[in-house]
Amino acid sequence: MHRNELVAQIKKKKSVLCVGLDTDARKIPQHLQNDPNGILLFNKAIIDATKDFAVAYKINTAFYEAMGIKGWEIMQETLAYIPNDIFTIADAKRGDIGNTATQYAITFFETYPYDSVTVAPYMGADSVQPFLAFENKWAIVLGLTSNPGSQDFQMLPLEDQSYLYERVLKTVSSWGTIENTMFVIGATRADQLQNVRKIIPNHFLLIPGVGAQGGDVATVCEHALTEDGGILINVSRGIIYAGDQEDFASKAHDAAKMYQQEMQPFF
Ligand code: NUP
Repeated sequence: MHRNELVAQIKKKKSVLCVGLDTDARKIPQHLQNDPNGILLFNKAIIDATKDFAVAYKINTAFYEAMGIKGWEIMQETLAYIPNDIFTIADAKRGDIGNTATQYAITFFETYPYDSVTVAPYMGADSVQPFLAFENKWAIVLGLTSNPGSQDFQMLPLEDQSYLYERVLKTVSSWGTIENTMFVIGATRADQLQNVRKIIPNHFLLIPGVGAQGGDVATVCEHALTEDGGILINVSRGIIYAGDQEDFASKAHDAAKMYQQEMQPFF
């Protein structure tokens, strides 16, 4: 998807909501656990219930890979069900030597036609650049993640007193453009968001960590929103498991609407 199409969706819906389809077979409502197509039916119902508020869907591949071949099929059918004008993210956190990275890019841009894939930058330029060689496809590179372990390496001070994650933002942003590179910044690291915007004022940020991990929509919007929107705020468990009964889809609808309403005043 071209950047302009994503920005148009954001402006039309007055939303930067990304719904995370982290579907766990043991967490879906009981009546669907007894159905062999339960996970796909669950995902389709969530998409139908949230698509008026969502500008992106993020499929965390771990939840599907864990099921083996069946999981990959469910993932493919889920991806195909997402409306074409909504941005799609394979949250797969890939990265490897160049020729292998190219295979990962083919997997998530062609075999499974996602708009974007999350990429770990630890192996450097030749591991990220293959993801930047596909027109209208995006690498979403881990910057400052939402988990406690982000302290271990990402917040290490370098010789010039900047943090390692800041160097990652500076360096990786020079490999691509604002039309093919985004960065993951955790909502739980809102204290760093203004700083992030000083380094990369115009890049899109994927911001997970709202809801179950404790991050807050208003704080994130205040510090990171740009003229173009410029952020995608992901909520997974806070939407897809808002209800655990037969009315789970209407509960997900209400949760997605609530998040969109928190975003609306910033437009
Ligand atoms: O820094 C990150 N934090 C994070 O939670 C980078 C991510 N990709 N994620 C993912 O976002 C995580 O793997 C999960 O798919 C989603 C957050 O889910 P939830 O806390 O909203 O349920």
